[in-house]
Amino acid sequence: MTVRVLLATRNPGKIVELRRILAEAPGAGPMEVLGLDDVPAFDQAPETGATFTENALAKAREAAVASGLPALADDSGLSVDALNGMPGVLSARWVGRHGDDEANLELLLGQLADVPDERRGAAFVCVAALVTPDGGETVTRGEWRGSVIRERRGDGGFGYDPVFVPAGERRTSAQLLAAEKDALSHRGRALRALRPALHALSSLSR
Ligand code: ITT
Repeated sequence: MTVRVLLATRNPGKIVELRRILAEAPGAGPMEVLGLDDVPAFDQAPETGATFTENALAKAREAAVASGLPALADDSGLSVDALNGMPGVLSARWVGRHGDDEANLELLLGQLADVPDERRGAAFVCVAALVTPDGGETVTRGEWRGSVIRERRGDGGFGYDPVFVPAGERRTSAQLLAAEKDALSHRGRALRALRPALHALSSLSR
């Protein structure tokens, strides 16, 4: 039987990546990945958690309860060393409103303008939560170290990708091929760690 999994996110950049990474899972069995537009609308509470884990679990629980389907949520962001880990859980609304990637990125570059190259370290973090309607919960985490450069480069990816150069790379994450980003990224790592739980779903439904 095909397992149905609901992606509990409205971020278009994430949806593309999550679908892509889930599609590459070897031997996972047939899986139908649904988006929030494929299920009846439900109220989504504001993200008030202090940690990626709290937020990812809250989003996945809410979606699983409302839809009756296994739900997968991703809470992610950029943790900048020189900002003591911020924007962190506030990455999507760093400028004071939600989802304006361009303005968030511009604000971050301004904040880091006087920070020297050797102190521009950062990490993308992704916590993925899979919650089943019977209350089963699995949480995984992925991190991707790198540094924040001073000007945008590349037009792939989304969010802060044009200013993030992964450790050991010269290109920004917006200049990597999609498969290269997935192989290294915080999201790729978190979702690959979730594979056993996704496999368990498909074997339960057989
Ligand atoms: P949902 O809650 O609906 O999933 P959201 O955009 O509000 O969408 P988050 O609260 O997890 O999600 O915020 C994630 C933000 O972190 C996102 O808006 C980007 O600014 C940044 N971010 C996360 N992963 C990224 C990536 O791979 N590349 C660039 N920026 C990323």
